Amino acid sequence: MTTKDATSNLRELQAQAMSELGALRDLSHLEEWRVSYLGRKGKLTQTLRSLGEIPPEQRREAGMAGNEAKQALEIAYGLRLKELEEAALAAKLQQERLDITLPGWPVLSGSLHPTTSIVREVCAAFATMGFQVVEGPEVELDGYNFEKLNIPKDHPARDMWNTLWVDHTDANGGRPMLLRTHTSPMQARIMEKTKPPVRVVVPGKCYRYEATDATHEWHFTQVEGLAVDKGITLADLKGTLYEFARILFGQDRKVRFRCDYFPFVEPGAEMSMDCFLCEGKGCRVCKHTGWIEILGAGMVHPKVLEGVGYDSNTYTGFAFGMGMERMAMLKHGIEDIRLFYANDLRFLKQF
Ligand code: FA5
Repeated sequence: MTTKDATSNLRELQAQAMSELGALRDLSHLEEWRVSYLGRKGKLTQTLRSLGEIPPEQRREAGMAGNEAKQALEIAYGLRLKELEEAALAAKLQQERLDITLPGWPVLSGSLHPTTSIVREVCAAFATMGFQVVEGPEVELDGYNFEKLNIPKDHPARDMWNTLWVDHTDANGGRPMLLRTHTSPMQARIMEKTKPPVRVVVPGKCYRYEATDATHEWHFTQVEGLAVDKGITLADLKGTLYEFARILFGQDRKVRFRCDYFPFVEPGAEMSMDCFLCEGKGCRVCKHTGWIEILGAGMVHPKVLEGVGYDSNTYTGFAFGMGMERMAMLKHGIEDIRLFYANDLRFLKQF
């Protein structure tokens, strides 16, 4: 082979390689191209090797052409590699593109039921006066719901609480059971387990077999209060409840105490607040009296104290039981208690 032939072969090879390189569209074909021209067994490498066959004194021109071709292809390869890598990255980014300007899905958030909120507020108000929070069973023994509260069987006072009895009796002796009609059964349960002084509030569900109306539900929530110690008087009861009303409803709300009868207190009282809707003028919600009854209360009856082993000559106490839904009605101006448990989100979302 002459140096001229070799030089022209090299130029041709370079031109062919360059045109193929320009037509390449992806990185895998580029790698094939590199192997086929610049690889150890590639066309250019082979051609350069064959220059050894030309006598040394004639080899110069072909040698220069060879170096030129090698350099040109290597540079072109580097540039094309960069181009194709950038194109591949751009295509990948385009494919995985995330449009962060699209509006997101709203996160659904719940809120506390108005009864839960008011129970927490009421318990917190009594906690500032040193009362502890205790809870008790909703399925209760007749003994705690009635008998230990000085309401023996066949006593007409049982008619005050329309009772939902449950089918089975208690496992330890077959005693009759019921859904508690009030939270008062916890009075005896707590005193049986504690020595005075006692100062507790008991939040919980109660059930009564009665017709519903704007202020009555067949299931509702009460908070019971009980304080027993030496020297507790009716003045302590009134002072505690006035202070409670001020914490929850502010200075302006009016409060009224009247005598009431509960077999487990003596004397007994009820506390009412002026109606939030008519401001005392009389309306459907307050049954045209101007007042809404929120709790029953009184001095713990000596028979209840003796029944749990307390000496009623040494200890006295007061107790109260208040309706939480009625309290929330006063606080938020809710006109019908049945809204609390109708599961209507339009109502519940307002709290
Ligand atoms: C009682 O349940 C007594 N255990 C309260 C008590 C405790 C008196 C300690 C003395 C000492 P009464 O049945 O009045 O009392 O209910 C108390 C409060 O529960 C009422 O003032 C009212 O706010 C609420 N309440 C009663 N019945 C219903 C009802 N059907 N729906 C909604 N709230 C009710």
